[in-house]
Amino acid sequence: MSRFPSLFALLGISLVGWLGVIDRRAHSAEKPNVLFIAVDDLNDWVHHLGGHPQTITPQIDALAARGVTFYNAHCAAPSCNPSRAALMTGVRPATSGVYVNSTDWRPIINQVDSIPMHFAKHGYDTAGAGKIYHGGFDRDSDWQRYAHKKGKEAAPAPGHNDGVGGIRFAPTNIGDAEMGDYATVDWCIEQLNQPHDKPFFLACGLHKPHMAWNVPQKYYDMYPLDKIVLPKVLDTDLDDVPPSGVKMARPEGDHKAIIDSGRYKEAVQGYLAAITFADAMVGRMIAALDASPHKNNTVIVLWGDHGWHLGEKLHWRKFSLWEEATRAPLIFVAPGVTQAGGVCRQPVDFMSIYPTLADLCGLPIPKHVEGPSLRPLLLDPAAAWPHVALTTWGRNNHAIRTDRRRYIRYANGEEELYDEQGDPQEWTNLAGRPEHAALKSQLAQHLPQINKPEGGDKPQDAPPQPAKSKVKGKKQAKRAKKLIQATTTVKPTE
Ligand SMILES: [Ca+2]
Ligand SMILES: [Ca+2]
Repeated sequence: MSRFPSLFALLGISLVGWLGVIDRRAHSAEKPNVLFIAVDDLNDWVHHLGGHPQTITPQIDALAARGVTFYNAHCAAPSCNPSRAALMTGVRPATSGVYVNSTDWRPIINQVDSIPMHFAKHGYDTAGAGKIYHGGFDRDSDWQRYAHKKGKEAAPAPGHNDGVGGIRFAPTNIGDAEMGDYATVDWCIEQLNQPHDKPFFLACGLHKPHMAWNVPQKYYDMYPLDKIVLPKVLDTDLDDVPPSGVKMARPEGDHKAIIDSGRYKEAVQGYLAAITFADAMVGRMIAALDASPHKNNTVIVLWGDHGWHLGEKLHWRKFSLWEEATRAPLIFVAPGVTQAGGVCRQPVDFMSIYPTLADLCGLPIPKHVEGPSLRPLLLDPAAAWPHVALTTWGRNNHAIRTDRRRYIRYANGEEELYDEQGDPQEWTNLAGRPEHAALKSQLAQHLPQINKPEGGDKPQDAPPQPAKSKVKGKKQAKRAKKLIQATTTVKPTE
């Protein structure tokens, strides 16, 4: 008799524990958690994407190997603010009029739920940290909890200057744990490890490899300067690019300064070092998830907000419509949907992130959301895919990317066309060749029908009265011209 109570107590305790497990499993079977990782200014210099032969990204590569990685994924806009505003709200730049970094998206795209708002409305606990929206245009009310973490100032180590002009690179003396991104990941790990009675949506926004590329020396040491391989640059590349494209490239700006300085290899080393630092932070976040009870019921998505030129087309930074500026990593790991080792080569853009997450979590896809769910490609990366990737930079400048082609059309009608199979560097503009006329008009059918004015609809942009239409048209043309100049010739804000 004396043994029964203790046995019963033991059984009781294990039953409670067991029921708890069942309860959590039942819960998770309904809705998976989401770990949403944004990496700022990370182009395709991720080892498995092959953008640069020397880049060291073991953590992102390992994450890719767990699910499906997209080799032909492109941003909605090649700039932080419009890219992120579109991705987070599901509203394309051409639909909203949010084209550049200086446009506050919040008063413009204010009638719809962003991704975290949508998840919160459907029972999710939402939290985020770091850079999810563009700096200065954060909207913390989108989240139940949000943290803006700052590290120590990562100043250049003694003996190093700040870089060349606006291209800022130098090792820093501070350690990983003093960097802002480290604190962001720490905060996200704390959130992860709190008790959860609801499924969670957790966003971790890393600032690196955005400039300045001031990361600890050990990351620079991984890329010996004398062995750095420079990007492939054709000095005459812009000769067949129309004036609108040349304006975006600004060859007399960063590129000339870098070449004149003789420090091209150092700049490339700096970007590579910053990428490997960011990769290590991704690794910390994933390791914490794997050590948690949520490992097997959490959808993971990792994206870079756009690409980055390091001299290709005599251009630096983003702010253009070529492959280097639009292509960025996109990885999904979705338990029960993706299989390890999935590689998808279909053209996709980041407007698909919102609907895909909603789809994977059994949430409705809001009507306003532009872009198809990637679920068919997550189930079968080789599945048929009728869509193209679309990137917009400034009003009515667009790039269409298919499996084989890039077609660029600028607001004034100038064009570029590339064959990605035979010419992956996009060195030969085929747009002027008569035999491609039919192909161009076929690709042009994917261009947006609506191209809102910069900043969205304003009273003066209401349909003109018939009597004034001619004057109005001229005014609009003038304003459009001004905008193109503003977005392509003025040094853009980061
Ligand atoms: Ca960015
Ligand atoms: Ca060329």
